[in-house]
Amino acid sequence: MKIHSFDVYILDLPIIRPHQLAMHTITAQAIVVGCVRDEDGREGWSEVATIGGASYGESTPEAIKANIDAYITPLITGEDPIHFDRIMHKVSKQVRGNYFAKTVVEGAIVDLAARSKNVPAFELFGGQIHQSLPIAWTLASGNTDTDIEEAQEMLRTKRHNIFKLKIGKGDPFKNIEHVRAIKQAIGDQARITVDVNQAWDEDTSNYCIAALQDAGVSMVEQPLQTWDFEGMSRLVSKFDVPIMADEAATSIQDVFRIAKYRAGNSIALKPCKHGGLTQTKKVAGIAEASGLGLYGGTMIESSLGTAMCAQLYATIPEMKFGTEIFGPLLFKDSITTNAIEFRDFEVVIPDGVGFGMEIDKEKVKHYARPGASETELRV
Ligand code: MUC
Ligand code: MG
Repeated sequence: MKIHSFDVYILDLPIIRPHQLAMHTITAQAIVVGCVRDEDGREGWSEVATIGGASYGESTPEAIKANIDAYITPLITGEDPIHFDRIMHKVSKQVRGNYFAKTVVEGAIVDLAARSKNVPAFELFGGQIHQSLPIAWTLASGNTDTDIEEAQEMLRTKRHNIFKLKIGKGDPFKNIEHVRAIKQAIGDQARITVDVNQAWDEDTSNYCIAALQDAGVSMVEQPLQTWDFEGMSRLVSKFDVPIMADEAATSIQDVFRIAKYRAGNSIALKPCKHGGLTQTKKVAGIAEASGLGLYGGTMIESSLGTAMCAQLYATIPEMKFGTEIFGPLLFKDSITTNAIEFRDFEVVIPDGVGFGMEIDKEKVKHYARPGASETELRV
C-alpha cells in the first residue's frame, strides 16, 4: 500500500451563535480537511480547525494548505501509511514548525492505516482506556445573561456541568463581574473555569486571578502571552487555583520547559498544537512524568477533527481536567454522515474503524472555499 495523493480543502462551516474570544469573535469556523489516497483509491480523512486567521496563532488555513501542497505532499508520496511515525519523522527533517499542517497530514495517514487494518485508530496508539470522558462547554456568547441561560439549559439537559468562560476581551474588571454573575447563578451545580487567551499582563493577572480564585473559579487558562514563561511561573507559585498553559504548550520541547520551570501546573492538549497524534502522546508522557495536569483541548473542530482528538485522548490514562471537545455541538452542519454522541455530561469516544467517522463528500464540496476546481475537488 503506497500513498498516491494528498488533497487539502479549506472549509468555512456555519456555527449556531457567535463565539467570542479575547482576540477574535468566530462567526464561521475555518477548518482544514485532508484526504490521503493510496494507489488503489482507498482513502483516509482528517481535520484541524483554526481560530481567527492569524490572530490566535501562526497557522492560518491558507498557510496550512499551501505548505502541505508545496512541501509535505512530495515527501509522503510513495510511502506506506502503516509506517506513519517513519513518514512524519521524514517530514519533520525537511519541514520546521507547521504543526497544524503536520497534524492534518499525519491524521489522514493514520485514518487510512487504521482502516486498512479494519481497526479504530486508537488501537494504533496503545488502545482505548476511556469509553467516554467529561466534556466542558464554553460560554462565549459575549453576553452574561445569554451565557447564564445557556449554562442552565446545558445542566437541565445533562449535556455539560463544566463551563469554560471566555474572558480577556475589554475591561478586566467587567470580566470579573461577568464571571461572578455566572458563578452566582449556577452555584455549585457546575465547575467554572476561565480562558484569558493571553489578554492580560502580569499586574492585571495578579489582581484578577485573586478575584477569580475568590469567586470560586477552578482553573485559569493562559492569562499571559505565550512567551512569558517566567510570568506564568510566578503566577503558579502565587496562587492555589490551577494555572493552565494552552497557547504556550505547543512543541514537546516547549512542554518540557513548562514542566521544568512550572510555567503552568497543567496544560491543554491539542494534537494540532503539538504536530500530530504521536507528538500528543509524547506531550502526555512529559506531563505524566512531571505531574502536570492534563486537559483534552480543542480548537473547535467539527465531528471529524473531534473524533481524532477523542480517540487519542481515550488512550491517555489520566485527564485530570476532562475535555472540552464540544466542537460538533457548536456547528450548524456536519461534514460526516454520522455524529459523535454526547450524554450524561460526557463525550462518548467513537469506536468505528479509522477515526470512526464517515465523510460526507457533498458537504465537503458544499463548504469548500471557492477556488477549488471540480478536478481538485476529487470528492
Ligand atoms: C482555546 O483557546 O482554548 C477552546 C474552546 C474555546 O471556546 O476556544 C478554544 C480555544
Ligand atoms: Mg485556551
